[in-house]
Amino acid sequence: MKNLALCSLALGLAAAPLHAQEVLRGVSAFATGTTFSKPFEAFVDRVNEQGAGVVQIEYLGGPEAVPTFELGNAVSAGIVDIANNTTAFYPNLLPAGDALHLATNTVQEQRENGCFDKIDALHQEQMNAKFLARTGDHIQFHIYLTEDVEGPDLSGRTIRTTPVYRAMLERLGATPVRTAPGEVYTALERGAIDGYGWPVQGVMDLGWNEQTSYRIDPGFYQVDVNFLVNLDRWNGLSEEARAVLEEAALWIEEKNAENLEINEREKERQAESGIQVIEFTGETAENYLSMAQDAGWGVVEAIDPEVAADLKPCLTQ
Ligand code: 173
Repeated sequence: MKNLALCSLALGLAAAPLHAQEVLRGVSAFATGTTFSKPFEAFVDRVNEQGAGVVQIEYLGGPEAVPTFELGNAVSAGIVDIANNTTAFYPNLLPAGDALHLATNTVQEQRENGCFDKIDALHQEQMNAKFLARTGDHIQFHIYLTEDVEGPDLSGRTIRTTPVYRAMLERLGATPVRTAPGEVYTALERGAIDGYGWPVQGVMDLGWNEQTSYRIDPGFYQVDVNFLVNLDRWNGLSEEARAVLEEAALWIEEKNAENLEINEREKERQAESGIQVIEFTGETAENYLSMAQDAGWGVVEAIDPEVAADLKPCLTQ
């Protein structure tokens, strides 16, 4: 026995199976059970089913586990192994990440045309994270207000923002204030903000509809909610474990197509809860949308012209 143990040691063999089951700690930037956390939770279930004995994800929770704007740092540093996060919450780590929500194509197209690999490389180089999956395709952002507006002029209004809406809100004359989703309800209730930027889905998750009178249409940009894995952890996983995670990533990305239908349902639910639509039409709508694109790419180009030039063609083709 003793000899055998020594022999195993000499050969670098451990008594444990060659690849013990890996357990990854997962955290979401969005509250558990809410719209932008759900795909990640479904992905976790899928991995835990398909990866039995190989890889499991222990879901630790949402912003109560790691504060929203800290989650990027946590996954970079390996405090969290896998995170559900949007580029708007980690601009300190990936300054040109704003490009992602300017995409006009799908993640399947981005995988096909090489964009996905470029975005993955940026995450690996700049924030020590593997870019594993993108959810949120087909979901646009809107500006929501507590009071009516005549046209695209928000001067004098304080509007809750993230990097997604900042440049655009400034062009509209608003005063943007950065607020985590978990603080929006209270800010509205106290009258600290006159509105907020948010996607078409999820307004009702945290009861904001109670404090919202208007949604401006059309929507603009496209949501990116991404699954990021700490790069050292990723590189240390067995091929088998990585395959389980990659398969579940493709599986969840397929479900992005369901958003088209969910968007319609959400608009109906907003209307039922009393949110009215301020609709910009014709030239006003065209100008509003081209201003949004222009403001968005202007920011990315100012931050990192090379990344902007590299990503713009493959995100908008
Ligand atoms: O408004 C936000 O907090 C934001 O930027 C965002 C991004 C993706 C999904 C939901 C919200």
